[in-house]
Amino acid sequence: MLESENREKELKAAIKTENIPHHVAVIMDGNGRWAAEKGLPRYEGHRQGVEAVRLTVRNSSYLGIKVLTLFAFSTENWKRPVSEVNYLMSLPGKYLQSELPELIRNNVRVRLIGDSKKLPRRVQKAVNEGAEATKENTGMILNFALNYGSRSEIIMAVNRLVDDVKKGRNIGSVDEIIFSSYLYTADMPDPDLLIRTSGEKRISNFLLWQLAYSELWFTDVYWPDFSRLHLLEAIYEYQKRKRRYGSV
Ligand code: V0D
Repeated sequence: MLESENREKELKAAIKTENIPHHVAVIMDGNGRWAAEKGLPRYEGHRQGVEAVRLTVRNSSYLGIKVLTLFAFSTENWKRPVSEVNYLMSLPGKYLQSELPELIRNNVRVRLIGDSKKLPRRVQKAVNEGAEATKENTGMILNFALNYGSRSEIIMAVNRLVDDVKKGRNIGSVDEIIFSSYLYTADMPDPDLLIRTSGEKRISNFLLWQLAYSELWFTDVYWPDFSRLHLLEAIYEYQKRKRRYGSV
């Protein structure tokens, strides 16, 4: 038996089903490096990255994670070569085309966080259709962060709040609960666990407000190689840390 298969069995036995993180957020990093190491073009890394998304969505929903938030495209990613941006923009439509039946079967609800107005119209249309087709689903919420940046989210929230105050809708003082309700993640719990692949140990303008109390888990594995084994490792580590805090 492979060592990794053995480890997977160990992890499955060790993980407590009653303490699965409710909300897992993922910075899916390392597609380009994965491709470069194999002498392949970058888009091959992204294509393989979509396969890892498919698996991670399936595994997360199966494990009982309630909210999965995937950082698919940051506001900084527009600086990449036009050909790469164009390829990336073809992925939401392709993904939804092939995965929507399974998402519906698994009761998954697709949502978008980020400034979608600046995405190409066909991408907006594809994602809105995916959200619409799954809006009555009551299982896992699958958030795709597209054209997302956390500081700009916070500024958007402030501006919407100011607007409401001007219109006389919010006259009392603002607290954390009220402020959160202006963010993209308004009706969702904060992430319990952040996973970042590919060795970088930064937050990179992702969910700055929402990650205030989250456990952070980093792996050197490139996103295209991220599998059930790594998801289980992250959850196992999360539960170990929670138990330690609980015992003091
Ligand atoms: C490439 C690794 C799924 C990160 C994962 C537009 C970079 C694969 C989606 C997707 C991307 C987005 C919205 C949606 C359905 C699927 C996706 C982008 C990049 C950027 F509703 N994978 N994926 N979107 N990559």
